[in-house]
Amino acid sequence: MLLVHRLIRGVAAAFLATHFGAFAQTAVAPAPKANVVVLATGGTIAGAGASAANSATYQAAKVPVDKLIAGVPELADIANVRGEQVFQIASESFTNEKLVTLAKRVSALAKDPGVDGIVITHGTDTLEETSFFLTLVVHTDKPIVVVGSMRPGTAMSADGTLNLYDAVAVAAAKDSRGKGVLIVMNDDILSGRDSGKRINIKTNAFGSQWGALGSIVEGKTYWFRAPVKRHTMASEFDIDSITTLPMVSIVYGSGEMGTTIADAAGKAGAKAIIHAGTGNGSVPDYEVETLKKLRASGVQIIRSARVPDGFVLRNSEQPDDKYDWVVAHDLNPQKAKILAAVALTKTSDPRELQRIFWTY
Ligand code: DAS
Repeated sequence: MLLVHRLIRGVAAAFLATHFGAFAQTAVAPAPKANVVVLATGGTIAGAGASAANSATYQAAKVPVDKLIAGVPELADIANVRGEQVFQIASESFTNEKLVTLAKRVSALAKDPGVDGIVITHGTDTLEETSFFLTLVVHTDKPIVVVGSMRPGTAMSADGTLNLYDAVAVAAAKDSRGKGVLIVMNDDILSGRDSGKRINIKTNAFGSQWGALGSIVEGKTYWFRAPVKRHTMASEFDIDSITTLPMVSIVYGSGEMGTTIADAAGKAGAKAIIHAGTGNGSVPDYEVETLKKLRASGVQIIRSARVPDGFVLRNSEQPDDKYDWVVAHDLNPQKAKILAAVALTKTSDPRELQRIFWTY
């Protein structure tokens, strides 16, 4: 019996030494770090205030990209990061021309096999327009992450450094691929399509009525939902075939809104007017006549709503079929303006425009 026991122990020891011994000798090499490019455009994340108490009074677009990256040395632990200064502006000053320039640079970098992910540091004011534009026109499944901050780096409890760290972590994560352009703010991973700035002075400023896609915590992504609208690789629009964007104007609905703004937009050459209507995209009776005339002159009329959540129903408040108008679905006026401008680079058929608003 003792002999059998010794025999079994001997065989077991030999087996363990063979397998675990081999395992111990070949330590697993760490996975290579992702190559992430940070494209800086300005904003509060590059802002500076006079004192640490200035969390809301400061100058945006002051700190250059290399200083932003140097300000978060922990980035080197999670990715190989390099920066490019594309613009240095407050984002309320973004123009269509700047949008196209930025998107072309993003597209070129996305084609580079040496680039695994792209982060865009951006002012928060129009961050939502840029992120939607990029998700419509950049053909890549590589992570593209737009990030900003609500406080300058000089302020107490500044949010920019962690937001930048989180954005690079999301851009470096393989499971961020194929989800469209993302917004990372305040530990949330948001869809670039339907997320935006909902509060104008707090660090939890960004959100979507449809919720976040996930969270980023200590450099790790946690996903809970995925986009269902077409984007990036599945988009019929491509920045490589866009050089300029047509003029689209937003007319803000209110009581006693008058018709001068819509008329002026038409005279100024707007190819589409986004009517940011009250309620479910309502239009005052006196405005209907003005918009019908503008439609007859070739201007597209797109009904959005000034109400932040919900979505505009076709043929509800207005007979859109009869007037040959389009509804913006769940897109707020500023997002509808971006989609209208992109769509008009391809078609001016209202039925096609409506399909596009249902699809993206
Ligand atoms: N003016 C704002 C902008 O650049 C500052 C900011 O919030 O980023 O969008």
